[in-house]
Formats: sequence, structure tokens, C-alpha cells
Amino acid sequence: MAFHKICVLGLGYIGLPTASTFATHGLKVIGVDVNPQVVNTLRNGGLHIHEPGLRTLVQAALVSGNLTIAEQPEEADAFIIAVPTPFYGDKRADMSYVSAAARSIRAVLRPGNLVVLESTSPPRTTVDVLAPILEESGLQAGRDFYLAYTPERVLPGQILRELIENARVIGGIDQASALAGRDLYAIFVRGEIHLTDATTAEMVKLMENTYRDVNIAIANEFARLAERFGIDVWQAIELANLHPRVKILRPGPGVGGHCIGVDPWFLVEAAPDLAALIRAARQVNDDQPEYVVALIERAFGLGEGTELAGKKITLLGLAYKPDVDDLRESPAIEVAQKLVHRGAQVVAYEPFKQDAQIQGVQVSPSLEEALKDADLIALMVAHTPFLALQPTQVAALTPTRRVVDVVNGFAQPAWEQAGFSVYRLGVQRLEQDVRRA
Ligand code: SAJ
Repeated sequence: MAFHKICVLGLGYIGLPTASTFATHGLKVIGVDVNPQVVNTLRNGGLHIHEPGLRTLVQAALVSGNLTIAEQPEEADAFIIAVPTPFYGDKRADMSYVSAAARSIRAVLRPGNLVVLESTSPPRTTVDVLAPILEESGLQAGRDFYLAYTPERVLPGQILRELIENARVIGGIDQASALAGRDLYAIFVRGEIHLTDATTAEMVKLMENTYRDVNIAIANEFARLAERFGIDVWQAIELANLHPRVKILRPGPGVGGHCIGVDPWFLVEAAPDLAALIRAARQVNDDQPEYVVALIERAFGLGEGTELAGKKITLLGLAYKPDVDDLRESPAIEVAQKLVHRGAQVVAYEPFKQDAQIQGVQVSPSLEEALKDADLIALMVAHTPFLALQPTQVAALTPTRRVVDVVNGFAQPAWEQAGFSVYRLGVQRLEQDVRRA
């Protein structure tokens, strides 16, 4: 099937790079977003999201004349839906954006079109939710138009490269739909394209992120066990990973971002009776910020749940993971807010987003400012600039000699040599060390 013009609905972290990439590969692309602010920003040459290289790509797409920004879809050969699928407070998937996008396509859907869903969705969404809405147009999925699901799998921070290079799974509601999907994505995807059915493709996406969530949960649980048994989890993980079939992930302050902490719930919601492990892993990761707060309390020599009033705690890093400026669902921010709640004065330095605004938290424009009169420094995110910090240099900038390292980013011996007491997540601390600090 040949494509000349497509509509991409949703111009977020996935839709905008996808629309721009199709445009720079020669397709006429209508990029649609229902948020007028997004539309205005893009039309005025601005960008509402941050991703390395994205500005240049979007500008190239706009300048070529191939990418046009609109608030409504129009007739096209194919429609790609890349809108958010968040969850409600009770962890049920909020499919309202997908449904609204599908409804907006109905009036412009024509025989022979292809519709592709990219949004992460509960199993059977394409068949049970999307097809019926689109069929309200009078056209029938599989007979009059093609319908497919393809998950995005790109890693924030590496989106532009992974979009093109990653293997892609495309699931059709029938064989012809899968083949039509392949023809479309083959325009720019250089990774292998694998065809399957739509529900399998939906499940593949959820399995990938759930697998990662469960594996991070076990790393976090190992960290707790290591503290109980008086060992260093980081060393234990390194040694365990020498086994050719073991690859334990890293413990940390919890799971952030808008995918891994969300997607497993889609499976729990869809089959609560069958997803006990997935639910338990979510719980472990969701509890991790509280565990980090307890670690900080112990570093002060305080009992758990004690008031931290009067303590000035400096957090290094607020992003949800290293070397990105993305603060969404960040466990570091959750820790910050819990500390504020306990009465602490929280100062944070985030080199990738120095103007971050977090309620109750003083975000410092510089490291020097953030460290000035700290009572404790907590390394929350393993940003490259933090890993390069020299303990002697830090010692000159702060009166405190108390460091909590949640991500194993500091070399403990060097910091101890510079006079610091270092409390690492997943590492046992002897009682007398706690009292000494
Ligand atoms: N994390 C740990 N320990 C680890 C690895 C990660 O605590 O060993 C934490 C991170 O700090 C972060 C969270 O997990 O808070 C998630 O980070 P991530 O790098 O694992 O994943 P995301 O959310 O940036 O991107 C994921 C990717 N999925 C997988 O790796 C299976 C990406 O490929 C997906 O496209 C993306 O979710 C998505 O959009 O679904």
C-alpha cells in the first residue's frame, strides 16, 4: 500500500517525533493536537516538550512544508493515534483520549484508509474499543479500512534514534491490516518489523514494561534484604550478574516516568485474579520513596517517622532517571515532598532543569547555593555531572559531612576520606557509625 498523506493525532513525546520523522521522509503529515496551546507553540516555532535533537527535527519537518499543525484531523491515507493513556486514581486506564481521537477520525475516514493505534492500552483495546467507534462511520474494520496496533518502544532521551532503529511489532486486526501497517512504518523504520495480531501487539508492549517493573522491584527488595543481613547489595548484584543467565537491575528511589509505573496496572485491571505478582511488584516500587525517607532518618540517627523539623536536606537530582530533564512521576520528587511533610527544609539542585518548580521545595539555581548550609546531602539521581563530583570539592562547599547515596553514584572510600559519612541504599550501617555522624 502506498502512502502520501497521513494524520498523526497527539503531538506528545511519541506523536511529535513520529509525525516529524514521517515528514522528513517525504510524507505530507497533518500533526493534530486538541490542546490549542500545543498547536500555537508549534506553529510559532516553539516546542512544548524536551528531547535531544527534537527541535532540529521538528524545524526541518516544518520548513520542508511537509508537516502542518492542526486542531482537527482531515482526510488522509492513514491515521496514527498517539495520545496519552494515563490512569485514574483507582488505577483504571483512562481511555478517554483514545476514544476522543477515534471519534474525531470518524467523519474523515474513507474506504481503503489505515488506522493505527500507538498509545499503550489494555489488551483488546484495538478490537473492542477502537474498531466499534471507527465503525460508527458506516465503514467496517477489516472490510473497508485497515486497523492495526503498534507499540512505541522508544527510550526517553534516545527517542529519535530508537524510533528508527528499534525492532517494531505491528499487529493487525487481520493480515491485510498488519501488512498495511508494515508498508507505512517501513518508510522510516530500519529495525526489523515483525507482524502479528493486534491483541498480541498490545500485550507485548505491556509485557515489556511490566517485566522491567517487576525486575526493578526485585532489585529494590534485594536492597532491603541486604541491609537486614548486613551486606552491600551493589556488590552482591555485581557478583550475581556474573552468572551468564542473571541480569539484576539497579535498586533506587522507586520507579518514575509515565510508562513503567503505569502500564502494569493495565494488566492488573484487566485480570486482577491473575496478576498477583505484577500487583506486588508495583507495591514494592511505590513504597520505595518511603523507604528512602526512612534511610535519611536513620542517617540523622533518628527513629522512623520522626519529625525532621529544622533539618536542611539538599537533594541532588529531581528527574525520574539519569541525564534527562523529565520530572514526571519522579520518585525523587516524591521523596522531596515526603521530607517536606515531615518538617524538613528541602533544597534541590537539578542540573537538567534548573528552573523546576516543586511545591514546598526550594530549587536552587546552582550546586554551590544548594549545598551552602545543608545538614545532609542526598544523591537521588545518577546524573553524569553528579558522578563526577569530587568529595573534597563538595566538602569545601558545605558544612555537613552526612551523605545519603540512593543510587550508588559516589565512591564511598573517597568520600569517607574527605570526611563524609556515607549512607548508601542497600548497604548495612553499623549502629555506632550512625551515632558518630
Ligand atoms: N529504574 C531503576 N532501576 C533500573 C532501571 C530503571 O530504578 O535498573 C527506574 C528509573 O530510574 C526510572 C524508571 O525505572 O525511574 C523507568 O526508567 P526506564 O529507563 O526503565 O524506562 P522509561 O520509563 O524511561 O522507558 C521505558 C522503556 N521500556 C523498557 O525499557 C522496557 C522504553 O523502551 C519504553 O518505550 C517506555 O518505557 C515507554 O514509553 O513505555
